[in-house]
Amino acid sequence: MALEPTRDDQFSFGLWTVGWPAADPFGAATRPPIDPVESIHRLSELGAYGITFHDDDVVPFEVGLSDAAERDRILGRLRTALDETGMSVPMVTTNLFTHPVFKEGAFTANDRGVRRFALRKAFRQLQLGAELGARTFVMWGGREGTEVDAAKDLGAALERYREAVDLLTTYITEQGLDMRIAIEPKPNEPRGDILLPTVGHAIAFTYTLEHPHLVGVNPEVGHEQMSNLNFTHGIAQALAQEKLFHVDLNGQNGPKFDQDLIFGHGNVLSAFSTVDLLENGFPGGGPTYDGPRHFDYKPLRVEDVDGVWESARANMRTYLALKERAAAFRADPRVQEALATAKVTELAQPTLGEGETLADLAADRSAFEDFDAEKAGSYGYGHVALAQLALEHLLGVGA
Ligand SMILES: [Mn+2]
Repeated sequence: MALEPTRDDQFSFGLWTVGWPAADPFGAATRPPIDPVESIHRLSELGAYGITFHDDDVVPFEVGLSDAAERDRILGRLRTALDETGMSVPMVTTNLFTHPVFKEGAFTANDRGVRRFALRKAFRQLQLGAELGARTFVMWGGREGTEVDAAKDLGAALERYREAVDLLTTYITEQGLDMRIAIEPKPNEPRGDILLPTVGHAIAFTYTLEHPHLVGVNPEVGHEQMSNLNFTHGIAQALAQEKLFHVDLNGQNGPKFDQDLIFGHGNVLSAFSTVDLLENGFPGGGPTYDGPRHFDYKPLRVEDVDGVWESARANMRTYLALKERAAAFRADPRVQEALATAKVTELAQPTLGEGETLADLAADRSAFEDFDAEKAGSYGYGHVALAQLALEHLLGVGA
């Protein structure tokens, strides 16, 4: 099959991904910076439909603070590049982690002045994003945490986090913006421990907010896998609770530092089930994902600039390959049979019958007294056969 991406595939890239000059904590940059205008043109040619960015990815921090004319000029160039290519900006986010002012936190910094500064910086990016047509505002709180438990009043920090998100949704509501907030969880790195470390923590937090319907999550493959969690299960719960507002795709090989590999260049079986869920939904129906397929990865430090564009292309080709394999998996009659053997489809059937009450269940002897637990515990579910079918479809063999 042709693995050529088109706009309909809704692939988007952070400008900070391809634009990363590859400085890491141990070594200097290995590539020159790439002009965002160049990135927009190249990504458009490669078949992406959109770009996303932190405020500082486009307008340098100092310029954003003190040079309104230069900021307007830079944003004018960005708008021109978007107009010339027809590229969208489906999501924006704010950099509240690079500058030393945020070293102790942003929305949850102990210093109240830093918190107020962070909010003003976020309001401005929210406004710019809305002007560019973005529907999602991602919040990754990379510095919202600590290395020293005693150095943070965790209760107050979560209160301040809530206050910040409530102020952002109040801004959205008052300004009439067509925008929702997606919290991006991460367990650690750069902070020793980060607040709202997993999809589950973040989803629970959203229900404590003033406008819970405006706040969901932006799960990232590597961030969940760093915690040894199942990414597909994480986005499944978000989807089921209508909290999957956005998704960050990349690759990771188990619990270690944040690798930010190309999508599929880590746990590929997990990538397969992720694409299967995003493209084909739950086997028994329910909410489906229709948002951007957004890549948040880092081109390997050993690559040159040509390798950057090759890596952008690789993300999209991998996704399309997995999409094709997942469709073939779902359509295979042997898979349908294996799903029936594993009783996967039976799970969509409510446990109580139509019109049945708790009292009916309590009085139903066939549910307990006469239930043959020995027999129900004796039969196999055929999970190995199902797993092997998935693997063979993934590898393109055995059909
Ligand atoms: Mn991310």
